[in-house]
Amino acid sequence: MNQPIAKTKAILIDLIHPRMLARHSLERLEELENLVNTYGGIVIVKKYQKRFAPHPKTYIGTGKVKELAQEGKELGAKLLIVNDALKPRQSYDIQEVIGKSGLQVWDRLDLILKIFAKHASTTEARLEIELASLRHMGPRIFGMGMELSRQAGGIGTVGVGETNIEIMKRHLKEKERKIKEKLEKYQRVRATQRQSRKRQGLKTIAIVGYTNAGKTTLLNVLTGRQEYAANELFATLDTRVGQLYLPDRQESVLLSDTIGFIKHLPPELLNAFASTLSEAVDADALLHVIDVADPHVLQQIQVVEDILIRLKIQNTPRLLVFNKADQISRVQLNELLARFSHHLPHVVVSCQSRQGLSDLIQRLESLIQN
Ligand SMILES: Nc1nc2c(ncn2[C@@H]2O[C@H](COP(=O)(O)OP(=O)(O)OP(=O)(O)O)[C@@H](O)[C@H]2O)c(=O)[nH]1
Ligand SMILES: [Mg+2]
Repeated sequence: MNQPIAKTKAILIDLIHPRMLARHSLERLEELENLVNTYGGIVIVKKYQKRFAPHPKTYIGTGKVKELAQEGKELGAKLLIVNDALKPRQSYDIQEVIGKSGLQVWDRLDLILKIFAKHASTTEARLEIELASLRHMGPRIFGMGMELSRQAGGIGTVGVGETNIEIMKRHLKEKERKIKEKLEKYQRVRATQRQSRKRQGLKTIAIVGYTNAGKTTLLNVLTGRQEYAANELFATLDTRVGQLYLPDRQESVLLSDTIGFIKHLPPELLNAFASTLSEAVDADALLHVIDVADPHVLQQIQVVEDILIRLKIQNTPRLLVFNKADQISRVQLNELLARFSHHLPHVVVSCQSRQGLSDLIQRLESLIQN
């Protein structure tokens, strides 16, 4: 029998504005905890510190860092995760303070990148993650270079450390260039594929939505594909395309899956996933899939709509697909729809029970009519 693998223990710390409502601060930590669970870790301590502005060196107060390091050491934690994107210098300074406690500091971006790395199944996705990680981690390595330089200076070999920084910088630059070159090759192939679909007159519809809303499941039920769908965040990182026949138009359209959105998605990651998002950017129409059973459903709709604006595709015709209708009662559903004041066309479906799918196809037909 397999031994159960011990989960990595993590301590979470968030910086909140002193006037933020307690409920909101707890929600922020809960959301980070969800990400840690998706990564496969376990949260043992969740704390926040109230401050008007981050500490210039260690983001949270240095005393607090020491306190958490001590607590982490006693509890056998491996990770101290800060709920924000840290500057490289801040990560480096925090790591210096926690020193030998056995903890490693990660910021929110590190955590998401680790989750992405676990899910990347194609070379392209792996390269994208590698590039984003390199850009995020790189400057921290320079921080280490500075440390080397200081030490080297101390023992009278001035200049050795300098050279180290230079070597590392050059090495990272070269690595980044190589990854970018490979990625561009993939992106050219994709662009050609999109062009040739256009030439064939095939319309494309991109499925977008919050992570875990059921995007891949919808792609699968509509096109008969069997892509990986799972009850975890960011199960999909790659572009998958399937065909759907529209009986009224008597023609097929292409449906493509995209990466799941999330609250506070670091902009660096949107850039990193340009190739799955370019499917959405170039699409003739969008299906925005929504998990009606999620307690934060209205907020999630807003997050997605905001990201569409960031991608400048808020004017692409789109249909809101209220999915997982099997999970809530008719009364709850009506309540949700009543609270939802959007003017966009919408349908209610369940990919599981297949309810509402023919309605969806009809709405899709009229959506791409013009
Ligand atoms: N009960 C119920 N579960 C559903 C329905 N549609 C999808 N699911 C489940 O929801 C979970 C997430 O589905 P996915 O299709 O992987 O979601 P996704 O939006 O592609 O998620 P990411 O790729 O991680 O962003 C899976 O466990 C699905 O089986 C539905 O209509 N009803
Ligand atoms: Mg998916």
